[in-house]
Amino acid sequence: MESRFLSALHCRNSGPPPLWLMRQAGRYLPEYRALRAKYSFLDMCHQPDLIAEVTLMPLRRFDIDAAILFSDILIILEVLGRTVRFEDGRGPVIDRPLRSIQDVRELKVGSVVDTLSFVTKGIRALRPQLKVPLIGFCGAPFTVASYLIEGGSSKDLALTKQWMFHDPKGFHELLQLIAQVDIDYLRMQVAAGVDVIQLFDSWAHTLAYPQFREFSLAYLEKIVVALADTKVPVILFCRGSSVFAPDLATLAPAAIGLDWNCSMREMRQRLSPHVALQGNLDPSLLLAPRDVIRKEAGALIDSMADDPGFIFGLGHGVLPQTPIEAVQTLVECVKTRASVSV
Ligand code: 1CP
Repeated sequence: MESRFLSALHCRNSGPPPLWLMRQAGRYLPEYRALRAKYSFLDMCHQPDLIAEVTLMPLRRFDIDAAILFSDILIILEVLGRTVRFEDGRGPVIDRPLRSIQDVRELKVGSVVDTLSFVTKGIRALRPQLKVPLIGFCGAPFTVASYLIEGGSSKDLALTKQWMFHDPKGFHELLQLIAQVDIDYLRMQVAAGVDVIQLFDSWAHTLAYPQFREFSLAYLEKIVVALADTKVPVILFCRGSSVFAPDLATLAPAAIGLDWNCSMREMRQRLSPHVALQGNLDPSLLLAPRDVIRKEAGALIDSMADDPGFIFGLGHGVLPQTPIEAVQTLVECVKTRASVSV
């Protein structure tokens, strides 16, 4: 597949930067909301034809360079025998959260391939319909553990960190278990046909630096190492990557997804030219007037002009209240501004 996105992941893109957005298939799209009026979020994640349909929605509207599989990082909890509900206004709710190492040892861990066969079917349904690479993903062990322990979203991860400090050995046991399920899950996605993998450690920014190395980075490394033989490019994304990027780069991933607290240009000067950099606009920029969006996006493109390993994107997901026109403006800006400089 001729692809700008894959070229940039290998740090050899000579044209305009490729572009895709986290949560590009989400609630800001009216066609997504229309489908959601008929099906629950979980139903949509479980039905292969709906996985394919929602994944394709943003590609029909915008000239973007990658698709990301429609699913969620918490779907994997089904392999651990836990169910998750998504409640409007409250986010995910996990039944019987884990409160001790005893709870971890009592988990009935199932087969990834059998439990999540609907994901394989969704990927297979998508493949023939795609003209751009497909990104598969999973949640990194620390982030998935935090949901299992908190029972849902939490601002401070107090229960998670309490456990981490009181019983680090048990906490490592839980992280190791999730890492193994992640590895099985990602290998299954690769076998089904995804072209690229992104790991989401969305809560890594809550960790102090030594804790990040011990409880997040060490497990990202296990996953990167376990996928090496597949040759599929791996993107490491975490909130906090402005601080953690040099450590993430030591794992030699194909790319690092940067949040918006750093200068992309400066990060490029600090990191190996063999690691692609993805990001890093503030997602709330898409709530700004058009001229502000153009100005900021243009400044980012110019600052990374001619970088063979730059992937244009946001530092986190598209916000649900984002106007469609703002995304359109952003995509046009990347395509037209970049083509002027070629
Ligand atoms: O319709 C709805 O109400 C559901 C909204 C929604 C959507 C569209 C959720 C619930 N998840 C998703 C899709 C999703 N989630 C994708 C699909 C592909 C795409 O990006 O278009 C991906 C990659 C995710 C990953 C995900 N889920 C993350 C990691 C990325 C991030 O945003 O940091 C996390 C933390 C989740 C958990 C999650 N899923 C949904 C919610 C409301 C949450 C909670 C977020 C929180 O705790 O604040």
